[in-house]
Amino acid sequence: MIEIAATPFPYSLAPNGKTALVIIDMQRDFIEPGGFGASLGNDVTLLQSTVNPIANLLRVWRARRWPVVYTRESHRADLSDCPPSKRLRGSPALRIGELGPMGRLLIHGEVGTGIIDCLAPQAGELVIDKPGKGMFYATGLHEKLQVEGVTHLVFTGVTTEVCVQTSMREANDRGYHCLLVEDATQSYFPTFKAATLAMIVAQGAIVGWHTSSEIILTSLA
Ligand code: C5J
Repeated sequence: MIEIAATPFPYSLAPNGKTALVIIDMQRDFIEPGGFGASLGNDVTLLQSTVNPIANLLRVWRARRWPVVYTRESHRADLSDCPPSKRLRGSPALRIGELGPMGRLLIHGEVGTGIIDCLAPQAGELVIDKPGKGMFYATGLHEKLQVEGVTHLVFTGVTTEVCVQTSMREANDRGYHCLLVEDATQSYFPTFKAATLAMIVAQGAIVGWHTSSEIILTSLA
């Protein structure tokens, strides 16, 4: 095991391909103007700070040929996997499935649903389309990770308190050891990010650990 300094105590990272790098929803719809995040009235530029830390971690994972998992929050074109309770909630400028400047919001295959170019997945990396906030709901991901023998997950992506935290909690319940990378995740609401970091590590890492990308990179150098 590789020991990583972390909060609330050191995290033991499993080598030899047992630790997957998880990149949650780094898609144009959340990161760029004109997408779903902006339609909810958010300042999407706040999420840009995650890009370099994720790119740095990706380089290391790829060099070691360790598994990488991407998720995209996205729905079928007929919206049969998008419950009205999700689509009709609130009063966004555009709802899921409506046409924006990057295509229909959060729909498979649209430009806005794609991962941003500088973090584009490579052949052999898992790309999971998830209709919910959590990455295990209706995706078959757990079974895929089991086949690969993955036991540890390092989480990055957006947004911290919604899809990242939901996915991390789902993973924790399935027995994975979860580490969240502080500077590789972001929220439209800084106080929500801070609260998420605090609550996941409470009570002796009840959901998991957090640390910085720099500490991980130094520990793996
Ligand atoms: C949201 C996400 N915030 N990826 N999705 O609706 O966190």
